[in-house]
Amino acid sequence: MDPLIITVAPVGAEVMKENNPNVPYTPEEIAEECYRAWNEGASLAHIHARNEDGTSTQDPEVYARIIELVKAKTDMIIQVSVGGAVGMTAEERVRPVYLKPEMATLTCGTCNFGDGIFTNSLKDIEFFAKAMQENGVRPEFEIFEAGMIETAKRLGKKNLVPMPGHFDFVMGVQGAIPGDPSSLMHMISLLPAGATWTVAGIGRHELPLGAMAIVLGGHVRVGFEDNIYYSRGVLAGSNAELVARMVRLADELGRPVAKPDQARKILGL
Ligand code: KMH
Ligand code: ZN
Repeated sequence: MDPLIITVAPVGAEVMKENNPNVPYTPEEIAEECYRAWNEGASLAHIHARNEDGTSTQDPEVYARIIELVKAKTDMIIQVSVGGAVGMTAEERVRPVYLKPEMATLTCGTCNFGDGIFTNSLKDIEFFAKAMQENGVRPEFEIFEAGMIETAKRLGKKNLVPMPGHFDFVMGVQGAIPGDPSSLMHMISLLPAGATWTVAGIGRHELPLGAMAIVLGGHVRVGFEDNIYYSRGVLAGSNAELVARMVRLADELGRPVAKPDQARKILGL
């Protein structure tokens, strides 16, 4: 089994300091969370950017500052979000791709997302895929529903993305696939041969799905974007705490944890 790639998602587009005061907003805060997570064993940083007031932004200048700071202190793989926040236009969402990071997210369909709708028309998905292709950016397929895997495969057939590819199953978003073990097994069964996968369990699903990924040969994502709690009712003090727990679990289960360069090899970067 390959070593375990741990992705840290230190802040998404939704969670706020009101939800957990340790949620980072500024580039300095986000980079510090990445650094601490890297120290514990995270090899890939899934990046969203925030304005000073905490609202979500796809401003490439803010992304560039975060990337500069993370690269100054770590050798993590940088993956920018093209999901952005619900309601953003495709033109707004794609902007960080032009910074040519190693990776970017490519959501392969539309789903309900809490009270909102996370819209990803085929036209927009292909627009994002082409932007990634033109800028040498490797997509990670964001899979919120099983049918999105088929769309990713179709993009491969059209030569818009490299196949077999790397998939991230985001499980437990309200309105999309639930975070239960049988749903994870079903999604794995739909993958193209040779694909790699990560699971990002939302909220209380983060820990059990992460444990499944460790034993099944997948990879794991943790962090405040997905989960602000360490345990029921107890807020996590940092993203690093969530990473450290996965490292301990992996250690107990006999799965080595990948350094960033090992992660690059596994992902074919
Ligand atoms: N904020 C969500 C609507 C991604 O980063 O690509 C989408 C998201 C996915 O976070
Ligand atoms: Zn994200």
